[in-house]
Amino acid sequence: MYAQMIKSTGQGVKSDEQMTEQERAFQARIDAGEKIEPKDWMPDGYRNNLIRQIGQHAHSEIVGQLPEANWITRAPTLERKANLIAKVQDEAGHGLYLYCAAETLGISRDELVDMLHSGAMKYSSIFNYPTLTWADMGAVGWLVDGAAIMNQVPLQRTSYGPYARAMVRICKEESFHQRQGFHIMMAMCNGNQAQKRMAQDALNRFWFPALMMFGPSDKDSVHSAQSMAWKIKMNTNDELRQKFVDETVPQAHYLGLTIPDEQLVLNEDTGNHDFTEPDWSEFHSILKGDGPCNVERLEVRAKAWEEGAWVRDGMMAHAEKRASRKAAAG
Ligand code: BYC
Repeated sequence: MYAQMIKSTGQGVKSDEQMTEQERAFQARIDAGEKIEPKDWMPDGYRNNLIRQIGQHAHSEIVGQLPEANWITRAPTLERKANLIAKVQDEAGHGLYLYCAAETLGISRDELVDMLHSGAMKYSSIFNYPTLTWADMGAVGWLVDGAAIMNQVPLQRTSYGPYARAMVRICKEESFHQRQGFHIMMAMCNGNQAQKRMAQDALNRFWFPALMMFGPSDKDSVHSAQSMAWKIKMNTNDELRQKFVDETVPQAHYLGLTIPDEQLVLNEDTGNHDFTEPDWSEFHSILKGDGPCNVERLEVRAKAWEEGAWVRDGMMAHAEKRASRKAAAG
């Protein structure tokens, strides 16, 4: 049922006159910067759009563990291994906070996971690219977590209380992730020629996919207008993409790496960098499930879910036993 409900509507923002009195009062609360809490009245569109965004965000955190988990056993030092384990574990925690936030909107975690596995809900396009070398762990932390922070820091002010509060801790941890990635890149760039080449190659492969993380350009974004009116989203996709490029270019210079975009130039008039847009046909093909790792990622997730069923069953049985013991005692 929810798979139908969370599909994009993209019907545009209602004018004041088109809103009911209840909807106007709700919008006034949003405009005043009030937080909306789970038991408050909210329009169905607000609820469903939040379930869609938070659910996809949660799925991204969980699927996002996979490309990095692949490298835990191959980390070059004990310290790097410990950092990577901690990072991958943090991503699991982020997924859990976000699933909990989504559950406050009246959908269960099982329903959300079913929708991930059936393809009815998306996860971030970035995780459908392979991680081929150790330098990719640097590029993922630096660029992917860097893009994630750019997008998520403003979400700490999002209008839905449980989502905004989850984002506070997530952003703190993402900052650590971004730095550990940058630190790997620094080590590679200060290493020998082969290591520096690996770092450049990782940047070459992850640059445009990282730009895609911010979503389609504003003119093609289905949800931005309504999501921004409801403060589910605080910035447009292009605003955040531009900010990411402007902040990342000096970091690449510091590393002595070249961003793989010959059109990239600082525009003296705007103070921002002009850059080449990602290949949107590649983005859409990934969203359709045709990226290099889409099939593998979902297979691994579905297998983990099935193989973990006995743990969930055991925990449910334990909880039931405890509840009945408590009821008998009380
Ligand atoms: N990948 O109307 P639009 C992370 C979909 S990683 C896949 O602009 P919206 C992490 C979009 O869902 C990041 N799909 O959408 C980092 C919509 O399709 P539906 C996860 C994408 O929602 C390191 C359609 O395209 N972060 O956390 O207004 C390690 C039209 O787009 C993508 C979040 O999720 C994409 N890149 O804006 C581990 C942050 N972009 O749903 C984990 C919260 C667009 O109608 N989310 N689509 O079928 C957001 O801020 C927004 O949802 C987005 C997209 C900016 C991503």
